[in-house]
Amino acid sequence: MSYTHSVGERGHRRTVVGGAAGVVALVLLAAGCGAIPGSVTSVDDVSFDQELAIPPLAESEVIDGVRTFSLTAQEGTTSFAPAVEPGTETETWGFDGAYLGPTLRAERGERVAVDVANDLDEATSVHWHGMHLPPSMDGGPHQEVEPGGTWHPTWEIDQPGATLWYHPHPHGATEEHVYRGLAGMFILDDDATRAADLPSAYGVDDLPVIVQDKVLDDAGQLDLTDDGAEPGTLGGVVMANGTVGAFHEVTTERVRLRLLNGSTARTYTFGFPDRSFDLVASDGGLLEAPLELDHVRLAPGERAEIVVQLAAGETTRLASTEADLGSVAAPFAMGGNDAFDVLELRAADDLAPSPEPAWGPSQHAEADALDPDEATVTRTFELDERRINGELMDMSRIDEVATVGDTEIWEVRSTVPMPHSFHVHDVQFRVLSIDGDEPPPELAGPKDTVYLEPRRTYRLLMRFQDYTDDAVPYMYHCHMLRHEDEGMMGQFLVVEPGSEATPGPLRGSH
Ligand SMILES: [Cu+2]
Repeated sequence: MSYTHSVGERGHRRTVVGGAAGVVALVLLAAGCGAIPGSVTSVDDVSFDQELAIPPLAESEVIDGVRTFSLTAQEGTTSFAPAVEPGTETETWGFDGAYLGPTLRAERGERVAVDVANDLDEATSVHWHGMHLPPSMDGGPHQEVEPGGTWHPTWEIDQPGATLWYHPHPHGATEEHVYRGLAGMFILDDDATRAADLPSAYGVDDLPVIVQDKVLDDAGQLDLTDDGAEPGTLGGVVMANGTVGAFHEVTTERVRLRLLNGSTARTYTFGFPDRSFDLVASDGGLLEAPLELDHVRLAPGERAEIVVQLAAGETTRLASTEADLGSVAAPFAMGGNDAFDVLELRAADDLAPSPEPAWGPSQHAEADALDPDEATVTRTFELDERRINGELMDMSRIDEVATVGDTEIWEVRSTVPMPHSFHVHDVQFRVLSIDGDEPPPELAGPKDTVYLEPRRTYRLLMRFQDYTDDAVPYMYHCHMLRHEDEGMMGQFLVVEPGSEATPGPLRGSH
């Protein structure tokens, strides 16, 4: 069997380039597109002969009942061959390693702590994306860690089992820090996910798949030039867990892929050329039941757990096909025409049996349920090019104040024909409707980030269950990280009833 080429397998338009020369060609293409800066009409085609890297499970120690992890942000070098000549080392950043970070894993009801250290030359932070936790533990721009500094957040895991992730969130520099490689998964387990009939052997049939795209310059170094492209840098080098042209040897009838769009700008439409799959979980945990799909769209920051079935001896590839970005002005300039393979799955000649995906309700289901009839507050958020409700991010300004215990509806709308996504810290929300219609079933599960098709109104239902603080805000923002860095973010407090906190200048400082 040959894995040297995948060009034209499914009739997708591809730019056939490979190796460093191809990277150069794409960079030139990206730089030379005149009216449409940053246009990338396809991504590099590579052979799929690199074994998929599996981020190690982070070690932890239970100290006085607290499961304690440690993470150190550091510099290193990484080989992205075959996107570069073998032997070329790319300067990257990672947690406890050169690129990305270990997978943290904890159980609902556990108390966790993370000893974060910053060995970089500049301040960074570690945000626990999707986590329900106090705002002072959230790792946003108010909890930056200075070079040589440490930070020790601790909180109780109190939410459904889910595929969350962690990444830096320093003010104005999030795009660069994530792009250089600072990101990792944080898997939560609970009674429902533990008892579920789902592939669950980490790294065997339960795979973290962090998908990212990069531009590598002619020296093989990460290029993050701001050439004015929207929604940010789209790279011609696509990687899974830092592996370009990755394959995984499948030994079971089904595999579970925990897909994370860890890109800074690119929206993917994941699927397989020759089969459907079951979507089993969205950002914040399990759906009500498996949902058979051909494709799932993921904007930066979104996750999807999917289960795919293989027959003995066969090979298929997780691919991203032309992403439906909604009514954006120039989809081709925003990656909407790009189609490429991401991960090859090679099934062994003998496969161990896997059950059909199924699960029962969580013992927490009733307490976790959100009821739109309980919503007492509606807020509206209008996004234009970089502003939310006409404002750019100001760390000393509180934009919204929510009262603990309240269920709220946030009506979010992008008013411009460019891609945005919307992420809310602290909560998992439900998409109630899009322009008044029921959302598609893949958006029916718990979400913390949602792609905003232009000029459509997304009604999001959420509840601020606990963790009040009059001085330390949570964030809401576009998760296209250049947009976020350029100010597309706001701050909200969750306060006790009767608190005197109001929108406006932030009192106190942290
Ligand atoms: Cu945006």
